[in-house]
Amino acid sequence: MTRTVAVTGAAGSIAYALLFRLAAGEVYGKEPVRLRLLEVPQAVDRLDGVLMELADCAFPALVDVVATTDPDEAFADADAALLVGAAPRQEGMNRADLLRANGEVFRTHGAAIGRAAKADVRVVVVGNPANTNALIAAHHASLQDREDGRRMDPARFTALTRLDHNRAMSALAAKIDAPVGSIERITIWGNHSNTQVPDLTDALVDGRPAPEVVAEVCDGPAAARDWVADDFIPAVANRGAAVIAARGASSAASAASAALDHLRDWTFGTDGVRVSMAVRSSGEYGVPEGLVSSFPCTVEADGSYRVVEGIELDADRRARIDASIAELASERDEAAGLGFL
Ligand code: NAX
Repeated sequence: MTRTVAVTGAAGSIAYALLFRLAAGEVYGKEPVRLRLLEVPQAVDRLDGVLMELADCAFPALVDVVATTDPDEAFADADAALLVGAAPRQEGMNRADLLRANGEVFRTHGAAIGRAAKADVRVVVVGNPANTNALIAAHHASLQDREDGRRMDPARFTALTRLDHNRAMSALAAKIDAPVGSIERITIWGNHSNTQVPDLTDALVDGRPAPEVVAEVCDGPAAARDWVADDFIPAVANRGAAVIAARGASSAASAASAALDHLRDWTFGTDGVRVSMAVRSSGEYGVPEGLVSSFPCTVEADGSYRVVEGIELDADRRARIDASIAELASERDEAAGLGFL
């Protein structure tokens, strides 16, 4: 089966780290891939250079590449859409300005996906504010009349918190001096912003409760709790800013890697392993229905995802998650106030 994958912001930094790995088979293995690359007119020259380099790699699985500035052409028959392109935050822009600029982008892209993509398309929103952009795109997708007479299900739209998840895995691994492969059940809750809640309470290290393992290296449970609150959570939530400070540019390779992890797991399943995905809430854990929030998820081999339910939240986690949900609700209200919902 040939997979058609649309990537927006295709001449940008994250796409430059993503397209070559996708074309090399890191998501679909040897299955043929068709790429549909969307950019704004000002970036088509840069995109030409990317096309040349894709050609020069002679990837056997890459059977077709189309570069376009037309969203309907980019999303036509897409099996997957990686929405990386977004309006950048410019000097003097406040949050409402950013939401307004991106609301336009994600309204347009969502509507085109609703009309043109396959009904079971997998949409991964990377461009920020990712959760609310996903909400806007899903809303406009679901309003479109389609040739097949169906309406797009908003649950096909997800946002990327896998980078935060991967950062949390690495931060824990470094603290306890264990390989990342020994860790499971890390969770990111809420918004992909600095209110996110990186959570290791239920994590396991080689099958042992992570809080116990952290307590051993911290000289006791109280010191372990302090490390989580004062180091682990803020370090993961602010890691993006730390990368910018060190590199002079935002995370690109790690964001691309996480987007590929998200798409691969959503396509082929997680074999019972929990991953973090921002998905449309059906009211799980008190998150208002319809908000796109990060949850612990598993994906079946047929590609259907579900939120892991039944986790008992203590007061501290509950309060942190509530604060992140409140931020998501206020972004939704702002987007509605600007006419995007
Ligand atoms: P770049 O500025 O390098 O690239 C963005 C590209 O998007 C540009 O080439 C631009 O021309 C294009 N673009 C803008 N509007 C477009 C439109 N309407 N249609 C098609 N293309 C459009 O940014 P990059 O570093 O690639 O980051 C992209 C987005 O990812 C940003 O919004 C960034 O904040 C977000 N991130 C999200 C992360 C996550 O974990 N969810 C982490 C990394 C990153 O910060």
